[in-house]
Amino acid sequence: MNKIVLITGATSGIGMACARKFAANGDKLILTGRNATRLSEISAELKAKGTEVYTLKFDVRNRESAVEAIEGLPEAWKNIDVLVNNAGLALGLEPEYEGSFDDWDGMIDTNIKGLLTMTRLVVPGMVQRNSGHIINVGSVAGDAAYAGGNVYCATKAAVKALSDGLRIDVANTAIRVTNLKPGLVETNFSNVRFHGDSNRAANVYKGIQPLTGDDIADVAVYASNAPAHVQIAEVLILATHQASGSVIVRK
Ligand code: NDP
Ligand code: 8X3
Repeated sequence: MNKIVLITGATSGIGMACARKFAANGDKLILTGRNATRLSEISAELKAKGTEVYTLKFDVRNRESAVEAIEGLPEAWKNIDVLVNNAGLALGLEPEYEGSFDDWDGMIDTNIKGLLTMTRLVVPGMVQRNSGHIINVGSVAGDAAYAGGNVYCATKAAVKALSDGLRIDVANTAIRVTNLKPGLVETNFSNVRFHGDSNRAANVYKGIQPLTGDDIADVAVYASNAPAHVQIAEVLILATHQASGSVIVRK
């Protein structure tokens, strides 16, 4: 409570739900994203309820902008307590031998390199203060590949390895690292994956009650509020009728 929480990709889905839940938890928020309009909308909504919010508009793939944004934070906002590395996306569902080079670059640059950039920029301050929490949004997709998931699954397997690696690197500090691994969550995710084909996106959630962004945000806030000696290292969160990345029972 009353922590400074930085959330990447707070303009939609899980990131926006985290913004609302951390705000309700009494935390101060640094909200980041690429879409200025949606950033100011969520900021205005939360400020109206009394939350202190600072917004940063940048693309996590653009290292220069990320450095400028984080280094330019006002003194009062510099001591980030919780970094929620949420910005990410899937693009395409083609077999690996038919995938798009651009889609691959988009996923790798955002889900792996963007997450690493934010970690590299924010964690040194946490180490200096011997305090902090990194919550990475991984995925069930990182546990095992599913048909057409190839590169997206690889990026989320990387998020697991990077979370585990960071946890080792900060084990001599009071910093905690959490890898949240959601299954099917109904957000804008599938619309983005299918390049705006909303019918195809809607089919992903047909016949099953998917998770919501709020379901994931609840776990993020729980992990953040856990006593200092408790590190929620990894959480797999699935819809009740989903058993793995590829086992989904639809009715
Ligand atoms: P949404 O598409 O609803 O939200 C994605 C968010 O990430 C948006 O705010 C988007 O901003 C932001 N984002 C994407 N690329 C960039 C970028 N280059 N720079 C800055 N921000 C960016 O999807 P979700 O909320 O579902 O996805 C959030 C995270 O959850 C992702 O990492 C995803 O892989 C993961 N996840 C999602 C699951 C699901 O089923 N939905 C399941 C498991 C994990 P903008 O509006 O600017 O595009
Ligand atoms: C998002 C969940 O199963 O669509 O990471 O890959 S899934």
